[in-house]
Amino acid sequence: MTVPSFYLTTPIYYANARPHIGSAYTTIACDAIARYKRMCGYDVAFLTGSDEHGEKLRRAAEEAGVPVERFVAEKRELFKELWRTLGIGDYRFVHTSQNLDHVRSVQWMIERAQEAGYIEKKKYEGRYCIFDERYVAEGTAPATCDICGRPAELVAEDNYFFKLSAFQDRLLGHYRDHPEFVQPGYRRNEVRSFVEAGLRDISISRRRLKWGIPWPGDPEQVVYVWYDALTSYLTGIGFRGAERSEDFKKYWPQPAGAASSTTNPHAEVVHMIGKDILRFHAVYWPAFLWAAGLPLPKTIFAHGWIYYEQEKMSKSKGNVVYPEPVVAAIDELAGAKVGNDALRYYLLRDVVFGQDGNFSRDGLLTRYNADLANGLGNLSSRVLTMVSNSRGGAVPRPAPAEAPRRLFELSSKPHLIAVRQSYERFEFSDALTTIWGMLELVDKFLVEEKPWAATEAVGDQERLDQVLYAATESLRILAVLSHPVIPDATERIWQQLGQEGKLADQRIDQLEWGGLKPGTRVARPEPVFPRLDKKQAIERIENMEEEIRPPAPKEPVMPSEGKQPERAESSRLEAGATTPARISIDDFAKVDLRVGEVKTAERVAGTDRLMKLTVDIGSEVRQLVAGIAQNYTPEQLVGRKVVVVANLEPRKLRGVESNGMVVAATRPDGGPVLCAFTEEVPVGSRLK
Ligand code: ME8
Repeated sequence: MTVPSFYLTTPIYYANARPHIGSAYTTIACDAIARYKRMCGYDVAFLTGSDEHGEKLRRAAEEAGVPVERFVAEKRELFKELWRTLGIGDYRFVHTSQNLDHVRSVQWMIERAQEAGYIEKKKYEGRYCIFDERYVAEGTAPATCDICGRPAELVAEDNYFFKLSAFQDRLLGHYRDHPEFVQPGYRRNEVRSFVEAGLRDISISRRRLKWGIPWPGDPEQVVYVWYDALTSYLTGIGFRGAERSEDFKKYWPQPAGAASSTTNPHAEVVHMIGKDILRFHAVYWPAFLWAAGLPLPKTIFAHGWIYYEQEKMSKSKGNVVYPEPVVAAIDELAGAKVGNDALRYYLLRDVVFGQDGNFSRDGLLTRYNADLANGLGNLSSRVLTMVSNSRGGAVPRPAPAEAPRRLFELSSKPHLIAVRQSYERFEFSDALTTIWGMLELVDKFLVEEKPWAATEAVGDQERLDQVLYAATESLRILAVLSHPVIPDATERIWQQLGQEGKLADQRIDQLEWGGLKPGTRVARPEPVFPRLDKKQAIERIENMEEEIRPPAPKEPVMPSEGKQPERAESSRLEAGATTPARISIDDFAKVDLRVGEVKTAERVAGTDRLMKLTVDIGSEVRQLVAGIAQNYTPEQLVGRKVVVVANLEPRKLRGVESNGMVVAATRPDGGPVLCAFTEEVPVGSRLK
């Protein structure tokens, strides 16, 4: 019997910056799905990767003063490192630059589409958004990108065009006949309306750009970055154009008539993406595949957007959340590896998958304490303690009777089916709500049965056997069901339950009441999820966030002020980078540098680095925030003369407004040294 295959992809992420909670969200969700599918007996290929071509990346590398090849290779490693931190299991990684296999895939796709008459060369005159790597349709919003709102650049060049319009009817027919193709349903409606409004042919090459895949037979042009990126879904499982690996034949549906011993007629392919890139996946990608004569994936699933404290995360606002400090701080305070489970559980439980959601440290810690520490962790230690204390650590053999039957009914078929159905539909929040509902029933059952009050009487002891068996078996079932979402802790519960092998190898689809063998020896319980002090944990996360924020840039300015993470991060890569370009005296005159005197100084709560200052700059007293708290005490600062950039745009750091910037030099270790005067100088004097 052939094992059914399941191929799941995340988007391949732009290798232009450190990955944040948004990239982590898609990858975590996919990891949970991959684990679930493996537990259902599927042969799963799980692909993630990095998107490394395009003008946006080339410019980012240039700004960082690093060769683009090195720039993307370094970013690529940051993604892999994060996947290690998040315990992302058994995945394949595809990268698009410096990858000859991928060049072959992309060029083959282009050549097939050309042969089939779907590509023509013509003049393109219009606007291009380098941020979203897309041509902006005239007429909609002439000078700005209708996705990101940024100004689009005017380009005029001979380009290769893809006849997207030729696929309009076929796309609409596909959405109609295959409702599973775009999910959730409300996203399908959006896509359908977009296609119904009419499709324009799209330019799929760029002239003169070097950082991309050369157009086959026309070295003056490179392939449009989205054509390149989407094709990585094929490269990632061994597609090489004409030459195809057995893996490709197994995981991708094959054209009718393609005979191979490994061809799997039921190959199921799911592309998981954020809603921002739905159009590329649900409109362009099927057309590119059809043009090359290849079958389509089964489903494009677009999930929603994660906001931070109800705000859109953006590098310019400085409110981008990174997963590493969250995981590290929780691990540290709990003294156990639980941060990863905490983050995964919180994101998949609190956010209804498909819809937009919110990330807050407070919400995360509330969930952790309520559902993981007081919920699953507490149940697990209660049950194992009772088995250890009352039955010497051996799971009792229950006589058939009423007590476990009640629990059996509660934690059996309908619940198990409901959980599996939710996972099948990627409704993680529903799956977890059902599982935690079962957990509450077990808690309630124990409260009602009061096994701790059992006497030595034979009847009581028999009943105790039944209750302990039922509770331990329920714990086993809960561990299996929640494993795809919280893999680390459930694996520990599995070991504590004295079960053989790895929990990951269990079949969730064959899970039934009664699988726990009487006589199994359980371990003495160790806390799975130690309770955390919420305030302390939030502070620790914030401190660690400060630590991973990139160190001081080379310019003589304060490390944290006015620096957006992306800029600061770039400068970290700039080891030995070039000095900034020369500017005219007029440029310099635009900077309003003034002598100020520090009136008050206090640390910003919850951070190691930030100091809030009020500074008299002659014309007024300003509030500033400076990243100097590790090097100066408030006492050293008050009364001191400093140099202030007085005409910087105000911005908030940790919610505290900073209206200007204090100037400092940066020592080799990254520490700041405040600029000072050796002679008397009046407050408010201008520097020039
Ligand atoms: O678009 N909330 O790469 P990208 C939820 N290279 N998900 C988020 C998110 C947020 N705040 N921010 C990012 C690209 N994501 C292309 C893809 S695929 C052939 C090429 C997730 O680095 C979400 O999955 O901008 C989104 O689609 C993806 O990151 C975009 O990643």
